[in-house]
Amino acid sequence: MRGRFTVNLQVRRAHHQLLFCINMSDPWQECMEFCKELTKQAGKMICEALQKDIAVMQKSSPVDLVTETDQKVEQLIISSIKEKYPTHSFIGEESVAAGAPSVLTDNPTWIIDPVDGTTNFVHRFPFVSVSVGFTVHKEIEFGIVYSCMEDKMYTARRGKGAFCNGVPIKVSGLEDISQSLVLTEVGFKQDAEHFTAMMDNIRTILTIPVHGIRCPGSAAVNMCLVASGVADAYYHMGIHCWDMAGGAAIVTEAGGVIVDISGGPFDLMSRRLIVASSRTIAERISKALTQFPVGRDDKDD
Ligand code: LIP
Repeated sequence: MRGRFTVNLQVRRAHHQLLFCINMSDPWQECMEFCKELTKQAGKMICEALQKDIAVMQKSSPVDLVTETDQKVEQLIISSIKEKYPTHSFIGEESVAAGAPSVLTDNPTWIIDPVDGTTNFVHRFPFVSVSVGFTVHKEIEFGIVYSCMEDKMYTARRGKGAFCNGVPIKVSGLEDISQSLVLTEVGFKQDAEHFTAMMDNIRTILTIPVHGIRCPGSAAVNMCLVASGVADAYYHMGIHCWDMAGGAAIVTEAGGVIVDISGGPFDLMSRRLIVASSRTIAERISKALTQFPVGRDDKDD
């Protein structure tokens, strides 16, 4: 009996030492595991809310929607993380809408979109996700996108690959844009200047030509669709850091290319994004697009 107790104790000590070693070599892995649980819980909340009446409110324009679920899910995520990691920082879509600052610092920072694809959620259109990206020294360490109506959990830890429900995913690797399926989003700006530029860009891409253009309605899911190889590119002017922080890790770890609309380095706070299956396609799209001003997430315009 005493012998068995000693063995159990040794096994438990060895297990603790192993966890300690993992945490020492990768201090953010524990945060990622915590985040997976939390996004799953948040996704459950969203799916339950879909079974009830949804009260819709407006934000910046009549087509920029928000619901009580967006706010409740963000509260759940932020309060749970605060309790476990009290020194960490946050940028959350709904907190920023309520006046919180949107500035990326060197501190470990959780960038959260509680319901990415709110319009889809309101219409029960099946691409609705919880998106969380985690940065340290402004570098993305991991990303989680949980497409809850599809029950697909996309995950990526820097340097360790990208996964959907635990199965590795890869971009298509396509180089020939004429064979590509391209994703974009039309956004919420309804003024004539933005509208014309956005429509002109869609026409320009279609006439390259490409196989087609799609607007699925959740930026984070779009990035995961490119990461999974079922779409070959995604561009978006006017996207926010909370829409792209989780997906950026996933697309990069799946072997994708992620750049600014100009073709230059990706900047999380720039509100401009191209992701693609190859550099050739990213550059081709960048050259084709007419840029229009969208401001930055870390500056008031
Ligand atoms: C939305 C995106 C959508 C895009 C909108 C908006 P929200 O996020 O996911 O693809 O068209 O501009 O950014 O507001 O539903 O979290």
